[in-house]
Amino acid sequence: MLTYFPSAQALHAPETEFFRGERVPCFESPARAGFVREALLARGLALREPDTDSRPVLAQVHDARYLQFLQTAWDQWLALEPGNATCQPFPSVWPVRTLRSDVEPLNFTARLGLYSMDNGSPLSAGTWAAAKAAADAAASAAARLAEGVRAVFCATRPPGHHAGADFMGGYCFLNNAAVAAQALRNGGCGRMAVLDVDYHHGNGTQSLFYHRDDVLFVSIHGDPRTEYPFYLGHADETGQGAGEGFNLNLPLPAGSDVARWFDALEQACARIDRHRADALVVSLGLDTYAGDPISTFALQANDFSRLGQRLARLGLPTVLVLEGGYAAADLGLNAVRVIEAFDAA
Ligand code: SP5
Ligand code: ZN
Repeated sequence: MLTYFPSAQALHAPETEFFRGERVPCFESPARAGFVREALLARGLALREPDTDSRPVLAQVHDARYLQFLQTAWDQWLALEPGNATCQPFPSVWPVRTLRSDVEPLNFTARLGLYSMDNGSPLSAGTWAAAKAAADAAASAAARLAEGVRAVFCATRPPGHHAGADFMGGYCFLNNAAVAAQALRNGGCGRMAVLDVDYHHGNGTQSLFYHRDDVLFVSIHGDPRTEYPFYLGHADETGQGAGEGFNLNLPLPAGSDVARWFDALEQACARIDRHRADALVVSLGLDTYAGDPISTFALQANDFSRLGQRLARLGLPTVLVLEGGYAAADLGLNAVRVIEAFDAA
């Protein structure tokens, strides 16, 4: 499978995040990409750098003031105090209900809160460069599909599916899956489907397409009553306005077994079939793996082959975009299992 692996991913390398009230090493690390790279190379897959500027599509997916903030956030942080080069900014205040989000505060931490859904998305010096490269990979993948390529894998980080029009969250900054889907729409696909199989609900992607009937969003994930991102991903979220009926959430209880997960996958595939999409974007989170340190589903190595095979059977031009997956040492092999089973089917 044609695969994009932006070397700029390594530039996003914050050291710590908050976990149970303490700072711990980041789960979402360059080491993850290292394992993916090794596994892909070991299977003889050539890795490409992105070749398409995602800027025009980013301007469709994200708000201009959010993009402006993200691109300059690290410089703004350094401008406060040169010593900030060696520490990470975190938001500590957010415009929740009754507070205004239309006025950009002059205070940096307040701006960071305005553009964040959580304090779990640490920034580093190269965050923009890495996130932009991942979005460029998504735009590149869409360009290849438009040329007739059957399937493309974006082996990218940071992930994207929690990022909305004007906020970062859950290790995500730019919504790569949404960039791929919108770029495919721009390229002539009339109807798109996005299937999100990450353990966590793709709240960003859902919100970006919630009012639209041209991009179906289907997600299988841990029930948000107990699992991150908590505030979106329930079964009664079916879309709004023109988008009514074009959003399908399949939340599963934490700890659900493999049979239950594949039952949900069948439901998801049935809905996608009915949509008669011209192309498919898969938010390929691999944190459904039994060995994942922050998730509770139970997929085993061979289940990722089964997933790849089922995705291929949808028979659609497909962009697979890497999202989560934090059992880093097994991440590459699990990604390869999806890719190779897809190619074989
Ligand atoms: C892209 C992606 O997978 N983002 C996930 C972000 C999750 N951030 C919050 C993690 C909270 C984990 N709580 C784990 C409890 C483990 N027992
Ligand atoms: Zn996830």
